[in-house]
Amino acid sequence: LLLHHPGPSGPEQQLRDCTLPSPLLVGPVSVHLSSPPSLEEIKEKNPLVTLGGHYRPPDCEPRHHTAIVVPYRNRQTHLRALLYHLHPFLQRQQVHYGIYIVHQSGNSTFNRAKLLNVGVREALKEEDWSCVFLHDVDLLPENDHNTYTCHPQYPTHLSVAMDKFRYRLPYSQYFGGVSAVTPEQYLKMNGFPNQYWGWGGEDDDIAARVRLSGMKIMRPPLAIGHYKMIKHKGDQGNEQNPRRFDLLKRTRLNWRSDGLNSLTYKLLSKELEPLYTNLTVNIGDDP
Ligand code: UDH
Ligand code: NGS
Repeated sequence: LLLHHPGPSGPEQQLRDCTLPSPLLVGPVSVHLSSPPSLEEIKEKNPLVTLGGHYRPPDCEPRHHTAIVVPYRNRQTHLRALLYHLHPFLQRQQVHYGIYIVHQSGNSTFNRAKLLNVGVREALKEEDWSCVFLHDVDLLPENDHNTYTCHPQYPTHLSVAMDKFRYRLPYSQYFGGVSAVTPEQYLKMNGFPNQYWGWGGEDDDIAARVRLSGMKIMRPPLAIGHYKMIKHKGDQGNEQNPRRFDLLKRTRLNWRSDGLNSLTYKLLSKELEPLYTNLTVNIGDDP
């Protein structure tokens, strides 16, 4: 299949579909965690990334269009490590991608799942992404055969082998870290819960929504889904949520009414940085 794009100087340029798998993949990659380079240096290393952190393979028509959504507050060093690592990783996979950092404004209790809802909605307003990745800032993929694309039918859990869990799942239903949905899958499960303020449980709720909405979870092989987690302490403003067990008992009752269809927030700013789009959002406070 040949697709037509207006070339830089006017006449149409024909790009061949990118070949599968990408010829640029190297397999296992070594991940350096300490003192990542400055944003300026990362930018210089990634000259084809355009404003807002977008990229398209220059020589072929990409088969996948992936938004990376990162819930975020006060993790600058982690963010630099992620960008340093992820930009070249995604370019080797020859996907068309954009990176969205969803920054929770203020000092209210952190709410990861609600930030993810905001990120998905804002990313899809901007472009017709075929796949959305939900990506913790402190997780670095260690094998580029772990492709950042979606399964057509079911949500995917990617971070199946994290170093901190000795490269296996901590429990079989674990859905934390890095996951991916198509817009259709996201709609079908009514997005993510908005009511988990503080640490814990929201990923288990999301996994339950997948099943309750009639889908199942896809996963890469353990040998491929390797991730390094940047070590850190618990964050201020993200203390363990004592209500998480009660909330989890009610997922079956609540998932249809709490989620994408009940999401409210105020987008305070959207900044197109060289390596990412920075969405700063007021998501309210723990009631
Ligand atoms: N996050 C932030 N800032 C915060 C809190 C969380 O950016 O203040 C984001 C970040 O993308 C992080 C994700 O939310 O990767 C998940 O945060 P988390 O603290 O739930 O999970 P993480 O795996 O840390 O990063 C777990 C170690 C601390 C657990 C202590 C409770 N027993
Ligand atoms: C479970 C949490 C999950 C969490 C997982 C791993 O117990 O949210 O541990 O946590 N579920 C509940 O608290 C109900 S970790 O080892 O990364 O701190 O993702």
